[in-house]
Amino acid sequence: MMHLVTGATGQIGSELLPALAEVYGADHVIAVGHRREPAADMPVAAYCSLDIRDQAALKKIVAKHRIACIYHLAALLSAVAEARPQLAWDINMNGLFNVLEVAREHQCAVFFPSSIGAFGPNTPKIDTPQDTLQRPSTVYGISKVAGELLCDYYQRRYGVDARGLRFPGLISYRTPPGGGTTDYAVEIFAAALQNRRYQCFLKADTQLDMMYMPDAIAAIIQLMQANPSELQHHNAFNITAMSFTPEQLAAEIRKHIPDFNIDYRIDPIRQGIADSWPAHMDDQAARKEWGWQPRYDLPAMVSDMLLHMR
Ligand code: AKB
Repeated sequence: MMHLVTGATGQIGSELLPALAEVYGADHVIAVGHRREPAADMPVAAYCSLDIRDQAALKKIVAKHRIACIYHLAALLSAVAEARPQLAWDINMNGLFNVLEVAREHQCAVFFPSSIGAFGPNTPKIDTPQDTLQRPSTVYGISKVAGELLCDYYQRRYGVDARGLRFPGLISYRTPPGGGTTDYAVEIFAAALQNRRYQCFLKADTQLDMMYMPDAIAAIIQLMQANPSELQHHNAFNITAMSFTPEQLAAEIRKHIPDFNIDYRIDPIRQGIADSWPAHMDDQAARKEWGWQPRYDLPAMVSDMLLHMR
């Protein structure tokens, strides 16, 4: 069974590739990227350069490599999408539409990463339910809600096995995220180690859901391997591992680097986005339907990040 990853050189893709190679064998993994190529030692059968908006080119790759499962990670993140809304719509929506169309024709399963960005200012902020009001106020969020609905539509109408997760902010040390509202929780580690100080673009008390990358990668693989008869939702599962503010993250880092200092210079765009997102999602549906269980909480994540970044 062949697996294809779009956005393969991005923050999630660069860690999903080796994980898939370990589970299914490197000769069963095809990487698709746009601007950058994966590292030379990345364990994949082939790398294909592709603009995800080019449906014909995607179709050729899927047919040539007999792809059975597409992990569609190519997308613009929230802050960069607010700066370039037309481009974000084009890449996030047309990219997903192309993937689903090709999946329909070639009977592929699809993984689609949604986000806490799919919620909006009117969504309940604490214990955000799996099924609730979703009226996001960002173009990123609108593209994620539309993406969730489109995945459900292709599943119902054409039987495409489209599954997905609503990711919180993802924290990792291999590849930087680039253009997200939760990026502070990644940047802070390099700044703490190099300069002993970090200037945060979100307010000290902005509480958001977060997750360490090893948990996110395990969740993708576990969801795609789940028995379909156990799934009531298929798509857009809330999942979270921890929920904290910049102040709480800084306090945890200070346990390892006592002279670390954080100060704040608020970016109104990213603060506005963060204020429209939930503080803590309820992920019981994922736990019940396919056994979601994170391994890393805040202290474990901070220790591991600093260990690897040092
Ligand atoms: C972002 O900040 O845009 C992403 C996300 C939470 O979807 N990390």
